[in-house]
Amino acid sequence: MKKNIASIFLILLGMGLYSCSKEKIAPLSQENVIPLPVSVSDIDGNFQLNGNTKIVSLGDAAQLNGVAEYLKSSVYSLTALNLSTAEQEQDNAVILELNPNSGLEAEAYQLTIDDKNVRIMASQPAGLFYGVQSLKQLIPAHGKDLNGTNNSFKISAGKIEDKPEYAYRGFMLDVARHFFSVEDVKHLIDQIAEYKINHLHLHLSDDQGWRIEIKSWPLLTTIGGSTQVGGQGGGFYTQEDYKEIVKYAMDHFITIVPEIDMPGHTNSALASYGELNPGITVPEQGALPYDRSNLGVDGMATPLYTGTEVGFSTLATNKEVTYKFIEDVIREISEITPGPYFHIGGDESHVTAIEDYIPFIERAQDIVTKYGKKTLGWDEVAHAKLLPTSVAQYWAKAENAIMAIEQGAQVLISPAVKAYLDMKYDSTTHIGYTWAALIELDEAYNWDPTGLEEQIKRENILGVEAPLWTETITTRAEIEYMVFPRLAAIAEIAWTPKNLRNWDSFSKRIAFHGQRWEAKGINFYKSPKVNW
Ligand code: TNX
Repeated sequence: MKKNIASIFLILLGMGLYSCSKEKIAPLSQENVIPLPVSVSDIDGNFQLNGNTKIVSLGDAAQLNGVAEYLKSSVYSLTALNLSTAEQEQDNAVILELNPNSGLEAEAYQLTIDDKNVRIMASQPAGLFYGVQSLKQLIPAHGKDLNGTNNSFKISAGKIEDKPEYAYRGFMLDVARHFFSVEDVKHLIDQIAEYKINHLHLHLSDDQGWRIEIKSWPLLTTIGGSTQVGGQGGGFYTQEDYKEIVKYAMDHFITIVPEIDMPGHTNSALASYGELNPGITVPEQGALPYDRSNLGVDGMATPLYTGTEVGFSTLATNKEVTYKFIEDVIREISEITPGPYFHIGGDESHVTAIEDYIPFIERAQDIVTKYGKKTLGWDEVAHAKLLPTSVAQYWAKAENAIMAIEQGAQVLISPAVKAYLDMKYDSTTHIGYTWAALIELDEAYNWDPTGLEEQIKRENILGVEAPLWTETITTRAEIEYMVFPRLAAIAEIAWTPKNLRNWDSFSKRIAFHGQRWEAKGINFYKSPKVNW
């Protein structure tokens, strides 16, 4: 009996190998890489990735080790092959070559595949990481079939030369309206890194919740972090949690951009510290843990808020304690943020008079500068005098973006009508909003940052970011459903030059990514525009 099972296994194994090696594979230029690389040329032949393939790192080991480890674990999860490393260049190896003198730009890479080797060359580790991302998408999607080390995977020979169009390729997660755990954020980082996204903007505070520990103002999290939209749950990151996210993101070549929204969208702070409150009215809602008689009284804490209205709260811009508060917050977060940006929000401050709003934003900008960061803010911040190093995030009003440009600032492109991942795909989408638009996959794909306004030119644009607001989004599966496949479309807009992009090609390539998401258990929207 045992013998029989063994021989059946061997036959099956043989069939598997046979089908692997006889399988016709597409030339490299017909592969399904997203974002589409800048240049792909075909060469006859193919590389066979198998259990004897080695990973060879050439260059500064300290900088290479992380990428080599990432390659090893990625190959394992795609193919069940447990590749070992080798010191010397040799045949049947994936070679990671870090070469600062290669003349390649910061995030650029070259990926060459022939019968003997796969070679990824870059001048910086980020470029190697992106080469690995492209390589992963070339490994056929039938890994683990035989769950054995004898599997062999063909990769078409050729050469990819690639670099990003925009330096900032971002995704934003609102963890304030609904809170998401460190594990959820790490899981998302894994997914977005595959599309060469390099910034993760965390919307860490809003009316409904304060999500990051501030040691000098502890009630922000114990009170302000205690709830969320709908009233259940809530939560916050300790500074240690935040550092863990920053480190994990960094290992995936992603820069964390922390946002503390101010002076509006601040009810969670006003509910924690009454002295920040100028005396405002919070919209009607259900049962509240605090005495409503305090409402609207200058200097008294407001009740916590679990609804979804926007634009009703403001910090007291005329009190010195407010500036002590924002300085403490900006300092503590900047100290644990290695990235260059601090996002001050600045949107929808409907109850802050414009003559109070402008000096507030200018002071916040000065404090951000004092702690060594550059200011990012939603497009309304362009009403204030911006530093040339500041960046306005264009989400709503082109005139604000243009005002920022006229002041010498750059813009980050996130038009709600194209890039908001909380917008429904169509009228039947069970979660999400419609206030900006319905955004089907082709709508998310068919636009270009330079085509929005004549006055917003290529040189004014830092990059592109797709935000996910979470008023209606409560679980990891719901995040995934709104993010995929649209983030892949936005990622291609941010990475691939405009003249190389086209919907027909994208809509075919994305189908392969659907198979990958399915295999990994990632939830996604099966757009009817794609032949999945
Ligand atoms: C507008 S976008 C907002 C957010 C909401 C979002 C919902 C922006 C800067 N402000 O506060 O969550 O709409 O789509």
